[in-house]
Amino acid sequence: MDFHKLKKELITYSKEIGIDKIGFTTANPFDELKSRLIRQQELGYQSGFEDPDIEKRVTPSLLLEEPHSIISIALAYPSKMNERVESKKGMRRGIFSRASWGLDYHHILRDRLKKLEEFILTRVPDVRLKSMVDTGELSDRAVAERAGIGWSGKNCAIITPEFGSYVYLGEMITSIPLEPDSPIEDQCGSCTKCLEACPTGALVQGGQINAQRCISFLTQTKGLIPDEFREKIGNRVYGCDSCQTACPHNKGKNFHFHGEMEPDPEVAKPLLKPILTLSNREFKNKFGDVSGSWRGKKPIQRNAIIALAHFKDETAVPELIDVLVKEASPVSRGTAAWALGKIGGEPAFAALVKAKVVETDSEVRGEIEKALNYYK
Ligand code: B12
Ligand code: SF4
Ligand code: SF4
Repeated sequence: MDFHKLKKELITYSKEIGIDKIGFTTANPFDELKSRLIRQQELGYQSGFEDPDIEKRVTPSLLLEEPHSIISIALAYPSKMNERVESKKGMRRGIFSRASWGLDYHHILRDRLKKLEEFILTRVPDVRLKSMVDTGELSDRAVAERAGIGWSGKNCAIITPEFGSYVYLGEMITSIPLEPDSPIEDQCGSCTKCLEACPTGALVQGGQINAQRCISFLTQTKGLIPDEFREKIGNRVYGCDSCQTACPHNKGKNFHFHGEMEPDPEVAKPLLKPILTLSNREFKNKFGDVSGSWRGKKPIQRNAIIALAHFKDETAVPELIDVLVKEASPVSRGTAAWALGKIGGEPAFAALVKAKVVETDSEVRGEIEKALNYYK
């Protein structure tokens, strides 16, 4: 088998099926990543969304028998909406980060990897392959970096010279020896714009994140958001793009190559108040196809409450009182109490005083007391 020719064919075919960049690397262990992952774990800087098995994360041979290469793919996603919707007084909107615009990217990249797998199988019928996107064991970024897709920026993202960092990543481990590409040069230089732009100081130094402080992570948790972060979340209902929008390499980068990735503005930048009263079914119908809904309705509802407080939206007070009084989830009730305190006004005060008497959950009571203190 002429693997040099196969690599060339794969590069050509990848373009035909809508893969914007493809790179190749060996299946050697990721030794540098291993010490990094251990260090992050020791420092308590991980999010908990990473695969817990560090050995598997850095050893492709534990994932596929006798692997010889890894193919890394990148698909560029839009950074600006073609259709705009306005966030107005009384009709405030939240924002999903760009990685949650359009159809969930896991489906899109898995589709591309499947097509690539089928192509390889026609050439090498006895090949062994294992593809993954995001939820697999490997670090998609470490693979992409070693395969020359982009460099690893101080904002932690893989930045491609062509598309900036607005790219999704995925990879395929193979049993065939495809010639590896070389990593590309780091182009961050002395820039520190992303570190300065991060609202919570989650980027502790260039290329190192404390995920526990990252707004993207916080918007995906299920509990009460710690006080110090609530106002910093702003109107983000899912994810955060600040360290990417600040990056000069993303300037003017806005690619609309893939129809499936086009955001519906009513979903990507949704009205906040209606989110508070959605049934599970309504939530699934509206948001079920986007990657940002993977944790379900509750975190998005909690974030929408925080966003309404951010806007000090007085028109939302009746809905927030309803949440405080009727909602089964203590996280929603507690966050609504805090939001009512932030927004202020007589009706909010009266509702908080009433709720204090009947509320039985200690954490929610704590939030009510905090909210009442805003009136002092
Ligand atoms: C856990 C996770 C998160 C966590 C933690 C993020 C983090 N930086 O680790 C949270 C929830 C915070 C998160 C947020 C986001 N995520 Co995320 N996430 C992941 C996931 C599942 C694992 C990442 C991981 O293992 N991190 C651990 C760190 C230690 O390793 P790493 O970043 O993977 O690898 C790099 C470091 O190890 C570094 N490194 C190694 N050794 C050393 C040594 C030194 C000295 C230095 C400086 C660096 C260094 O080099 C590696 C390559 O860059 C991956 C998917 C996957 N399976 O890989 C997606 C992934 C990284 N996420 C992605 C995206 C899009 C995001 C968000 C932009 C989403 C959003 N808009 O809100 C933000 C960006 C936040 C940020 N600045 O990183 C994309 C990144 C695409 C890209 N172009 O880089 C990925 C690859 C998903 C995908 N398949 O497309 N994410
Ligand atoms: S995603 Fe937001 S909070 Fe997280 S590191 Fe980047 S700027 Fe900071
Ligand atoms: S903002 Fe500057 S330092 Fe940060 S990733 Fe972009 S180029 Fe690198």
